[in-house]
Amino acid sequence: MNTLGVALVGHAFMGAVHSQAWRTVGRVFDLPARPERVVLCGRRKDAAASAAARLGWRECSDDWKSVLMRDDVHIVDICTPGDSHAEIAVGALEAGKHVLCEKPLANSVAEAEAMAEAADRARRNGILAMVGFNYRRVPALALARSLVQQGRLGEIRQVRAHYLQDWLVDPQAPLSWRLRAERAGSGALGDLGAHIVDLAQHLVGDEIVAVSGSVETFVGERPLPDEPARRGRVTVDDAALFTARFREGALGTFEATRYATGNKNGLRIEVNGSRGSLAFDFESMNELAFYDGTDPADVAGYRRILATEPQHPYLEAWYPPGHVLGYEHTFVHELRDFITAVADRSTPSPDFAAGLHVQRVLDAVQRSAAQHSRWTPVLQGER
Ligand code: SOE
Repeated sequence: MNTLGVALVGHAFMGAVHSQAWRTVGRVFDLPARPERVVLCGRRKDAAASAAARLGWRECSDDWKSVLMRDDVHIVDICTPGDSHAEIAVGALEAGKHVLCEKPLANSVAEAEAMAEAADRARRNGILAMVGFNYRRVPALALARSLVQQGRLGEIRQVRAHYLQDWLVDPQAPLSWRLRAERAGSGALGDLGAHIVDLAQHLVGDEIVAVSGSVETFVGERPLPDEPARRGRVTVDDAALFTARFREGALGTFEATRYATGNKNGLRIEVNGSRGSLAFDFESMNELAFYDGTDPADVAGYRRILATEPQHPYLEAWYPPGHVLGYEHTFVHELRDFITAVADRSTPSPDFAAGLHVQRVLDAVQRSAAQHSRWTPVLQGER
């Protein structure tokens, strides 16, 4: 079996989650190639060294550029803040490495375009790139997509998607990199909104073409992380709301916020079609609610499907029914699909073109918000 050497760049929250998934994926799924955790990269050698030891990587490095020159590295997994995604991804693709990049793809449309172009060029040489929208790989949501594809919902008319967190409710929470536009691009919009835009488009199999949005920053200054006595300016949105039109005529409402007191990771989505509806809440991520409008009226109602049967997506490899999965399993599924695509030389999904479209939607929301919520096309000329 071929070996795929992996270099991971970044070792904070996402780096730890990805490390766990790289460790697990080959133990659970039958893979066409064997991933090897070759090297973990970070900005500081000492921090990278202790992370590599803790997270199970053979080596560490403080120089991702030199890692791209190595023959034993075939995949570069990018788990850094958004301001370095473009440089690392384009460099890796040009060096002939397959790339998995955390979401959102970039901090701007221009960067995302450069990344999508680099991925296009690399694709011609059999080098592949994928964006890490992990929620696509929640089994209940993969099932939801397949129900839509089978026509069980009929014609899709409305999508309602919320991503609700509350970790900024305290005005004394520090000014982390996620609150600085030069590092994160945007706030709740890019961090959380990107997920629900990708998920909504993926579930209904259609693209958003126009939006009308508002963004707000509720707490304008926060304590600096290393010097809590001083405060710095928050330069991203705390919350973003928008309505959207899909190409085929469906309407969507979206909400992304870090101020929804009491909601920890409330990614909720409901899809309504002419024959039925679906509803999902990540805080009960093993369940999908399905309303089949063709049921007789006296027994019709939302039914709760526990998506843990071996027939459900990804479940064939896991535990007996009812032994529920969690957040980190979605990343294991993501890696299974990515490794399979790399081994088959087939385009992984979502590719960088899909990531670019999400970036354009986010950008259109910001442009709309800057013009008093005016309806704004995602691409010039569309409405
Ligand atoms: C932080 O808000 C965060 O970790 C996001 O960056 C992730 O993408 C999301 O899945 C959970 O919340």
